[in-house]
Amino acid sequence: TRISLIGAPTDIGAGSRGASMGPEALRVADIGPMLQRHGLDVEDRGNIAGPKNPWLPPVEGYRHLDEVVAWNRAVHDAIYGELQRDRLPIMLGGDHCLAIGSISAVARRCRETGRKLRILWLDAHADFNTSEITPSGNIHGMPVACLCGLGPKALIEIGGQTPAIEPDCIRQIGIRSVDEGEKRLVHTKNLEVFDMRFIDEAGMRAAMELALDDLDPDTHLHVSFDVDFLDPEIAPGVGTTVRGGPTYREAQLCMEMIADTGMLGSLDVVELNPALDRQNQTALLAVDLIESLFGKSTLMRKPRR
Ligand code: DIR
Ligand code: MN
Ligand code: MN
Ligand code: MN
Repeated sequence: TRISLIGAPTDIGAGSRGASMGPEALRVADIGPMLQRHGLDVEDRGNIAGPKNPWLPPVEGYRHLDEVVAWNRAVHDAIYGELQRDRLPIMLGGDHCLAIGSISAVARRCRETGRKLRILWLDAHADFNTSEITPSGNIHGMPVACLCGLGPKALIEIGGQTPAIEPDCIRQIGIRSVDEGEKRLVHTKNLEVFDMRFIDEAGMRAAMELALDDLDPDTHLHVSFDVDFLDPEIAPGVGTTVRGGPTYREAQLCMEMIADTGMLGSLDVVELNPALDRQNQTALLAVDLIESLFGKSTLMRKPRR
């Protein structure tokens, strides 16, 4: 596998400052050399540039809409370029609004190459708000809705086709914070959500078996990893912690089961906030989990399928 690291150092869609330092924290935690140690070809393509964060209140339900659009256009172009070169892009965020750009690029590439797309959304939040229902105006709470065509024109059109994706290609895992209006929209659009209640009752293994069910051999698997997916006891370095998330073991199993498919095609690592971290422990944990996502395992195992 040939991997490209792309930093997107911004907190333009978030409700607190600091996710802009995420790419560097992941590099300091050795993300590139770790992947190389697993025999992977890794190119660090450096950071994308974009507008600074003016830190203004929301206007008509969106905070920093113009800047979010500019950042996402840049992310789209960078990710699309790497996919064209047949490389596996890892977008180092930055806040989760940037998944609009990365996933619309992945979806565009899948349309062109005739591949199916499956998106695993690892997050404490559903990120399915719109300007009408958002409690915050922060666009990092809206990327899934935007990708499904619910959002401002400039954001939903970035990938060249609207909607960029259908809700039925998404599987959300680890969800435990959904706003009131957002809850109704998740239900209306029939999003498939393996929330913490499901994981408590059935276990991470059953959740992942279902989330990875009926993949075609040529499916492109995209993982959008919001670091607040993890329990805040082990991952304090994020802007919006929600208690009761997956443990270290559950998160490892989640990553290992994705690795076992052999179908990972692209990855976002978002919402890491070094300003709220302790000695980069959350970045180190994220890198440890990404190592499992790329196939580190304790023993040589036979493939599950
Ligand atoms: C909340 C928080 N649902 C909002 N969202 C996110 O502001 O829309 N926090 N994504 O990370
Ligand atoms: Mn998120
Ligand atoms: Mn989140
Ligand atoms: Mn490790």
